[in-house]
Amino acid sequence: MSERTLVLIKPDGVKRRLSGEIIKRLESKGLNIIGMKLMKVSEEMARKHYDVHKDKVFFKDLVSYITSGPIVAILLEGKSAISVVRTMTGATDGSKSAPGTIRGDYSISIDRNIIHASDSDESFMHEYPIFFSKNEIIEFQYGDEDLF
Ligand code: FUP
Repeated sequence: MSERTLVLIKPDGVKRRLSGEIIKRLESKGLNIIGMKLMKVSEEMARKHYDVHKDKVFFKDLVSYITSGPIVAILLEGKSAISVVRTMTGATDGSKSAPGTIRGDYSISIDRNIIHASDSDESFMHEYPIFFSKNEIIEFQYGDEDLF
């Protein structure tokens, strides 16, 4: 079933010039980009995005990390997009995520782990409006969906 998901290339991913590599992997898999931009995240946006973690010890660091530099926000559409992108992302802790996953190949820590990806439709519905307004979502069919 076609789903939508949100990916954020976090400030460490952008600073390490990994945006192209990450976008390449997502596109090659057969996911459609329907929204994408380089942007800064305000403290208010960060707090809202990470609301589920507000009582955790790492919440403050999480907010300061995601607001520390520009991110690339990407909206993707495709078959089982949420679980497919989570599988490609790998485990939260880069030192434990499998080789071949984005975190497994480019991260060795839990707090600088390059990428965020929605973990459920509920999370997606909470997250995507923080980063995209309606007119920034481009609804179109790539036309090659039957090839994937
Ligand atoms: P994930 O869905 O894999 O991004 O992981 P979580 O939603 O559990 O955590 C969100 C972010 O909090 C992670 F990307 C990194 C950070 N985090 C920590 O810094 N320390 C922890 O112990 C757990 C998560």
